[in-house]
Amino acid sequence: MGGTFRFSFGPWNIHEGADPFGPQVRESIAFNDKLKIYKELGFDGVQFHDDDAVPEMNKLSQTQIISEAKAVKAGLDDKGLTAEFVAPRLWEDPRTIDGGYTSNDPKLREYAIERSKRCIDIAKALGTDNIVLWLAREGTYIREAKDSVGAVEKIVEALQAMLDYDPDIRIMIESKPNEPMDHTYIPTIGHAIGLGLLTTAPERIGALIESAHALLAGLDPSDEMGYALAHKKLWSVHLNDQNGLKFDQDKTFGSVDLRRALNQVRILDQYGFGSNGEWVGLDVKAMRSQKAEVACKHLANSKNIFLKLLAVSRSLDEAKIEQLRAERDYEELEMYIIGALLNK
Ligand code: XUL
Ligand code: MN
Repeated sequence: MGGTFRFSFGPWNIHEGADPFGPQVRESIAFNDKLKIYKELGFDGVQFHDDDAVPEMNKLSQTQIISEAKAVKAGLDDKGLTAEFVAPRLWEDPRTIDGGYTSNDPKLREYAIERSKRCIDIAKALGTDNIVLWLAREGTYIREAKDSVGAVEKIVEALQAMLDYDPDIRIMIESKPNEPMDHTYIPTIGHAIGLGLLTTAPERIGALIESAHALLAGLDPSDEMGYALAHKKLWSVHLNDQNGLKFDQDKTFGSVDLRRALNQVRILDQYGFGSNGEWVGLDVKAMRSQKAEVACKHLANSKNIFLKLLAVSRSLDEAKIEQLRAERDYEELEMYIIGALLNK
């Protein structure tokens, strides 16, 4: 069974190039203008943070939030685009300085849960039941700052509140081991899947695997995908690439390590990713040095690299691979894969 692939990205992937050491180098593009670029780049799905859809949402009532989100949905319909998921942005507000769900202050935890419910309202209005949680500040800079058992219990409490708020939503947890925190509580996909078991509806908790996040945890992204696939929990991906263990680089998919990228494409294809409506998300950033005219190429390039690697994967002789595995001739198997990548 092969995969069925359609592609999505988030509006933050078209960005101005600001980094911690310098200001933006490209003009901002308005959200609606970004939406116009999706189809040109070959994408049909849009990933949202809640305030990508409804800016300044903390200043609005629930009714206003829902009505603004409905207007965005009309804009999506107009362009033939689909919302893949909505993620609550719980890392920029002053109330989330020391975490959202795991803040030591109960009032601030309450804010994080309320904001997550508004995020669900937005998702429903955009026509998706998928919520993504990147648990940005749910961690510590020093080990003694929070109680690690209590932190897990608090994250579960938040998950449960979200599951109870709407009977249809599905939560995909996007694990990441560090950045912005030194240590996070949900560093890998095994942690994410385990969390679901502590709720009353584990069947509605799944995972989104980002290649760079797996690499930052010192893991092979395709093995993380395999682990989630074995649990039937791989509900989305953020494909990208990463040059070693440093900050989260979000480089063009396959641009650092083609073989590592091939193995991700291969496992997705071999296990029928997409057949239940899953999207291939690309969480990639343009290089800061790019001029505005070429600052979207990283998205189309990432998709093209995916499709080229899919062709390579599908051209492989599976019987030959099985035979080399049986013979334990891994040197030959390695040369076979490298030969396929080099087209030689
Ligand atoms: C952060 C990251 C986020 C999430 C969505 O590293 O990947 O963009 O994908 O909140
Ligand atoms: Mn991501």
